[in-house]
Amino acid sequence: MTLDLKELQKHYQEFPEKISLVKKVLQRPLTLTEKILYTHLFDFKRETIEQTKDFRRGESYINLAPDRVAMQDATAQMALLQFMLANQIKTAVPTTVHCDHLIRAEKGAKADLTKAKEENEEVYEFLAAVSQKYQIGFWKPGSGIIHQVILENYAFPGGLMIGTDSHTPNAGGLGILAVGVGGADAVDVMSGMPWELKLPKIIGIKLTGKLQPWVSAKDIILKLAGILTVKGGTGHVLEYFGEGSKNISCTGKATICNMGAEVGATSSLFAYDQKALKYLEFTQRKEIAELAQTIEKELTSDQLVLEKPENYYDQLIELDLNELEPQINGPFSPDKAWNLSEFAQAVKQENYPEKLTAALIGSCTNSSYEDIDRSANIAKEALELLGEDFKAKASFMITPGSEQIRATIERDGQLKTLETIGAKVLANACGPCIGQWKRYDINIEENEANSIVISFNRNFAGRNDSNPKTYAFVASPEIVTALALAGRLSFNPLKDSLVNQAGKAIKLTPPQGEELPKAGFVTSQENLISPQENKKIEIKLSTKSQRLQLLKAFPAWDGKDIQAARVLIKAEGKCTTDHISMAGSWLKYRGHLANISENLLIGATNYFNKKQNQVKNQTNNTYQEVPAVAKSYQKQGIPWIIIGDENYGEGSSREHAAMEPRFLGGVAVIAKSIARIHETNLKKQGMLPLVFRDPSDYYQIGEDDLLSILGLAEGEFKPGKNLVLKIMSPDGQAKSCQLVHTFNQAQISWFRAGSALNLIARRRTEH
Ligand code: MIC
Ligand code: SF4
Repeated sequence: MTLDLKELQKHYQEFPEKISLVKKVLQRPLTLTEKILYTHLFDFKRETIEQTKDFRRGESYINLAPDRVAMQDATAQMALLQFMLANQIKTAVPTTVHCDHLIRAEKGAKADLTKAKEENEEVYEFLAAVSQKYQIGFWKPGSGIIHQVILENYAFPGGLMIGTDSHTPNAGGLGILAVGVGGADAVDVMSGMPWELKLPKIIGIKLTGKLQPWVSAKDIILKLAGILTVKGGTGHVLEYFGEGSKNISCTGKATICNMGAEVGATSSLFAYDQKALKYLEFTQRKEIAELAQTIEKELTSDQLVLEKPENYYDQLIELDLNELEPQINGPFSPDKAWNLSEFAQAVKQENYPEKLTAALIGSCTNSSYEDIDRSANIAKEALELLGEDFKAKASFMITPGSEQIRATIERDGQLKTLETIGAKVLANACGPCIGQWKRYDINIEENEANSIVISFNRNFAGRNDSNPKTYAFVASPEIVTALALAGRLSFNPLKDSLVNQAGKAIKLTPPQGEELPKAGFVTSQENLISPQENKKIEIKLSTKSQRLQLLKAFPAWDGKDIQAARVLIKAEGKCTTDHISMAGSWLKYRGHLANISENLLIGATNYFNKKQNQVKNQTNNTYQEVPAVAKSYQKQGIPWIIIGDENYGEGSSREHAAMEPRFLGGVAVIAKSIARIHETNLKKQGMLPLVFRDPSDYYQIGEDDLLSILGLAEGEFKPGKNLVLKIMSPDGQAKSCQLVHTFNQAQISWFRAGSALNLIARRRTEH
């Protein structure tokens, strides 16, 4: 077992004692989310709890002490480069690094992994060395995707953890409150400082009924994404309860929690139950199961909350699973939900390319034993009834979430079945989910329109193969498998037949699958370098390296209002972190701020000319690429601002999307609304994330305008006090509008210091 049992014993012993104090002070029953948050107050004592009485959900900030930190390779590089500046001897809480994002999918698991090790040698060596220096657990490439490895090894009911990846809440399937953050937040926790979180609102999601044939856990969150939309969960924890959740496997719950990120939720959470117990036992954590069992009733919301949820949740959604149909969401946004029964019609009406070029299952979202078993059983039936030479009509790929899963499905035969039907097994890594997919079957350069279906979580334009004309749809692994066999987007396995070359037609029966392997998981720890004392390691980076670059502190604020700034870009429509700082081939520069800054906003659409990566350089009146214009302003000492649309910066936790504009001289982002993780990332790096009080002011901003942000200087910048935007148009006309910010006092000090890290570093030298 990779967890420290003594620590856990203490945790489970203190948990009920702490809860009883909290209830005594607050005089009310608690939701599970509150129980976990309160028991993890950084300064747990009566007075601190008393203070929270005046706190407002969605507004006040609380200081917490998470139990663990997890980082994946693409974000860990920047997080650890920052951590190195914090002058620590070791991490203050147990921490792990996982090598998963940098492995490209091309030929298949073995060849791709070998190539990744060669290509990324320098980065892997750096991550391994820093991990050993600071006593961080290091999971080597090939071990699996961060969230699956966390679920299998580290998650525990009633805990609190953070991870530098937006899908960290995946672990909520096992009853731990897990939150996705930027690297700078991880640095705080690893340095032993409090982790600050805006006290979340809580949406109660009551599940009733039972999942019907062909319907799976994935469909619950796909349906909810349609209801809540990509920003409906912002600032909220989604807390699931009700009879309906009892029949959902632990890994099914993890899938639901994983995709809460797609509605912007801070986290998602299920109570500890018998499914969690079983999962803990199957993953060699019987001792934890026993401990959790002793405080079972504390690992769920209080009875009064469950009886009258409308009194305790900020919002309540009821979902009757008996009525739920399989869903298929897309294209280009994970909240565009269709009932499968209506989808064939939609394909025609919306003119989606009917032929399916590829179908992909797995990823951190959907690669449990149950998922793969169900998918394999569909394939098995097709092979039995349509002949051993029957093949999937679309190219079919599987990314196992971990080596544990891969080895187990190899032993139990599911892999063989899937391969027989034509599937290719990719490395245990993110691969095609994050644009690390080299495909040759379509013409990417010419943006060939085509459809794919994935059981992953995100489907923003260009995400999988960098082709903005790839229509990606998200569905459950079993629906993806059925569609792969049929090779067309409009196939509905509930009513259509599969036909083989000889013309034989069959209807697939609803898939069944084992939740957990009867013979147990095939386990191995050979991919893990456990943390151990080793202070002698010296980290050296070559100044010539194209992959890694030491960071320099950003300059402190000059104490003045921002005057006469330029509009770098007014982004129109969806502007996710994928648009701000692309992944795919750019992932290789995640440890080199200067190099990765060359991708700043190249995927965003310019409101004024509707083009990507073409913005006006006001100093020479020509249209140039976004990073070039940013650099040109920076050279001339001209501050610049990004104007954003709704939910600017949704998606990933990558803080590069905040560091790049800061690095190239940007000062603020002003948008109709900003996604949670990105907003914090911007603050941490010394930028100003601001929101138009009246969203229609977005339309007031002209391409040639000069912008000033007033209300910062002379001690005017205060929590809760709006700033003013002065807009000067070239004809000399001036307008102004109100800007709302969410900075608290501590965050204002980050801004003053130039970044949160500057403040940590300064405090450390002062002491
Ligand atoms: C993603 O799914 O978008 C990623 C890639 O895992 C990101 C992290 C990153 O950009 O490195 C995330 O979800 O936070
Ligand atoms: Fe990796 Fe995709 Fe999961 Fe992100 S969503 S962690 S890229 S598998």
